[in-house]
Amino acid sequence: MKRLIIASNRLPVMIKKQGDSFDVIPSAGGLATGLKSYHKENESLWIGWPGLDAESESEEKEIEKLLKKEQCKPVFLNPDLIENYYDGFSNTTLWPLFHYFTEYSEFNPEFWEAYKEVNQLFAKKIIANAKEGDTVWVHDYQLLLLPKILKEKRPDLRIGYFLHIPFPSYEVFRILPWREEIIEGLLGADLIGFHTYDYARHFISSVKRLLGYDADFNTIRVEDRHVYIDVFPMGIDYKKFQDSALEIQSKPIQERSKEHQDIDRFLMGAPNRKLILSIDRLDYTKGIPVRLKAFRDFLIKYPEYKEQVSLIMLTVPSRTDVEQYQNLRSDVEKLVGSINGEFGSMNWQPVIYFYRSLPFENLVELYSSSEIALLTPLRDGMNLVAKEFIASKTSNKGVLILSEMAGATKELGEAISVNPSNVSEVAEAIYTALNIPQEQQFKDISAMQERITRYDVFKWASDFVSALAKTEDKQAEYQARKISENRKEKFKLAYESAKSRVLFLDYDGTLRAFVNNPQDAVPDKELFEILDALSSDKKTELVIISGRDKDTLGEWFGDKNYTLIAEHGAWLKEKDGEWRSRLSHNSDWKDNIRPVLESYVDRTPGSLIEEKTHSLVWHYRKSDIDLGALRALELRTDITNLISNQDLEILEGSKVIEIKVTGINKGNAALEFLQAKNFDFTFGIGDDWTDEFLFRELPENSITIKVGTDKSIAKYYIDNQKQVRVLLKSFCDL
Ligand code: GDG
Repeated sequence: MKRLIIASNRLPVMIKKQGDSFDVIPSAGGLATGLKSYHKENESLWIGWPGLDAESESEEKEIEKLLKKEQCKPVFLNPDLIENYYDGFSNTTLWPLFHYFTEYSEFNPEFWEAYKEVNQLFAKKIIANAKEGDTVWVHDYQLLLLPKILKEKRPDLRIGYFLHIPFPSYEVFRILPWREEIIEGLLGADLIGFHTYDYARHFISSVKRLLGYDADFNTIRVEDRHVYIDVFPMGIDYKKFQDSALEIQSKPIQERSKEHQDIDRFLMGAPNRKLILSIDRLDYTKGIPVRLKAFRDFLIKYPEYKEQVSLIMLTVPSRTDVEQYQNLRSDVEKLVGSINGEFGSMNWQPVIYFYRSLPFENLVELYSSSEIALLTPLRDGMNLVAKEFIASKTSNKGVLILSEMAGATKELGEAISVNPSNVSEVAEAIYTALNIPQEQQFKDISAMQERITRYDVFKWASDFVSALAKTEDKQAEYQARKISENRKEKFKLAYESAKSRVLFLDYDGTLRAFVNNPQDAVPDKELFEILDALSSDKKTELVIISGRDKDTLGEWFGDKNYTLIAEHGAWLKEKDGEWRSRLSHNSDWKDNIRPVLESYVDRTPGSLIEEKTHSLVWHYRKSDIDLGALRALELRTDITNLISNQDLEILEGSKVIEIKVTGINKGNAALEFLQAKNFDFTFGIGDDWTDEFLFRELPENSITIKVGTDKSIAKYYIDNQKQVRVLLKSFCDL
């Protein structure tokens, strides 16, 4: 049976050494808390760092044994690796950059080397444990390179990846010196998931701009595969929070925990006292100092709330070795001290501050006793605390103030949404929250509860896993038509046994890779060797069939033993013959169209016009990818209106729009060439949609091959232009 392997930096449990023995304790943090319930209920295997390095082989064995009971396998990382891969590249390079704190991001090659090494170590461990066809689900920014390593070494594995933090806009991501490697690493996955559509959009934009791959909606077409991108907003174990909140509230006061009794006493100290709750890891992305400043602003503007409202702030220690975190802690504590000093009294502490982690029950006590949650991260992938607060509001009383920079804001539309950097807006939001009528609170909380119950962590995980499984079906059709080694052999045998053969070969993107300037794509030595070897066989007719103008094709191949078809079939030159037009010459129409194209060149930097005998072409390969696509759409509409009564048509190729005289295409040109000739091996290959005409017209028994992964009526697919050369070489034993 196929099994799920989860891979993340941390395991859902950590191993701690106590004297000579080891303790297994649950890990904190969003990912571990969220996914471990799913992990327990499904027979998955979790691979990750156990939180310490074993000092001997026997310790390793002991730790492995303990982890086995938790369905976990350890990847041991020595302190040096942890320093450079985890504290370094993960938390000092990627974390700040992906949260838009570019000035905190350090680019240290030593960090990068360690990061690559650890991703390899994870791959090794997974490969050692994965059976044929298993599914691997990789998590978070510590393992961005892992999908590609796995895909290369084990193409049988179905690989999913989920990013728990934001994916930044291209303008920020492009700063990273290793940006291409990171994107390529991720594209090894079959499915890549994000919390929000914005993160997915940013990722797709970076892929297009950095690697030039095309994307249709949520599908990225890499050379030999499709990679699917989708949005899966992570949920929480809703029932666990709700049940626990119900249980806590049903307890008589004297049976409650000491912490809970303290809270109760505080609330009972005055009739309308209310608690505002704030919980986060102590991290600069969470906006804790601005939140404190906003609370101070609120107390200044609304002094009537003195003694009535306290902010209970739980900051959980995090990355304590890093300087920025130490500075942040001291800033936060100074602020807390100054607010308490300025406004506090004998009976009232405005900010009740904890710097520690609390057991789960205490956490739920805080959720259920606080009327308002004030969560104002400057950036946050999701923010599970917001959902946990809502789930714990069993009486449906409560108000959530949530930063518009948290992923959770997309699902929690009834919350009071704030710009976390706007101190006075946050202060006003606190006032508004304190004054929302109960009926409104009830309505808002119920609506949010309904949404987060439906999409809880189990639904989130099973949705992701089933979407991942579906990528297999989607890719199956393409895979079935992809040329295998076995099929290549069959083509070769058919080629060898044929008495007369014809090969129709498209040029750009098929025989030669695309370059920014079309005139630079001159044929290279290797290509001539292949084409000459093929055409030197008397039994073979070689036809270059291209959209290129006849002068360029003539210049490159005019003295060769090949037939040339130029301008998508407008011109034909048999070997040793002269160019012959397949259309009458009338170029008057160009005078109307050219100025339109020129206006597009002016407004689209990098684009250019090419003029052919029977067509005008607008190229935008060198332009900004999105602007080019937008202008292409506009141009199409403009030209469609202009040519409505003329015998002209629009052809859209790969980053080109061509306006040409109707009635000619590669298909009818090939048919004309085939007339009165008899071939028992007919072969056609091409990469863009103008080649579809050729595939359609070639006789039934022809071999037709599409280069790339776009939809096609060709019988077969081949990965890329390099593979085309390998195939053609096999025909002529080069
Ligand atoms: C990353 C992304 C994304 C907190 N304090 C205590 C405690 N917690 C638990 C909470 C919650 C989790 O930790 C924190 O989750 P967040 O989502 O708020 O934040 P990150 O740790 O930064 O997580 C984040 C998440 O991944 C999931 O994709 O939402 O954006 O940064 O579950 O309850 N738990 C206990 N005691 C505490 O003191 N027991």
